[in-house]
Amino acid sequence: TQFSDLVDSQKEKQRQSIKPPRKYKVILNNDDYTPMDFVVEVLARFFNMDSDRATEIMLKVHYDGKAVCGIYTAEVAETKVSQVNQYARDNEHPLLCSFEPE
Ligand code: TYC
Repeated sequence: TQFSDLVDSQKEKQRQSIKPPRKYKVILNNDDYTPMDFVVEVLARFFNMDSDRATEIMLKVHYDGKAVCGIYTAEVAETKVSQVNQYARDNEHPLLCSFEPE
């Protein structure tokens, strides 16, 4: 019928308009006080890195000032940042995690 055709064409329009979600880089920033071991533990705990990978990223932050830990949708990126910053504060380290559009 004309009605089911209309529904179908609207569904097709909607399908074509589905875009992948915006993604965000979660960044770890260097500071002078947070112990290297603690940063490696954070990378393993919150970003599921093995200890070689975690050490590599920690050293990149240490020498370059910052590094990307992962790329996530807005909600996941926001959660990671909050969890890392809260964990750092709980352990009385100044470690700062942040995020920016990909
Ligand atoms: N620069 C710190 C030190 O020398 C180590 C460090 C690495 C701190 C990475 C923060 O995100 C960071 N102890």
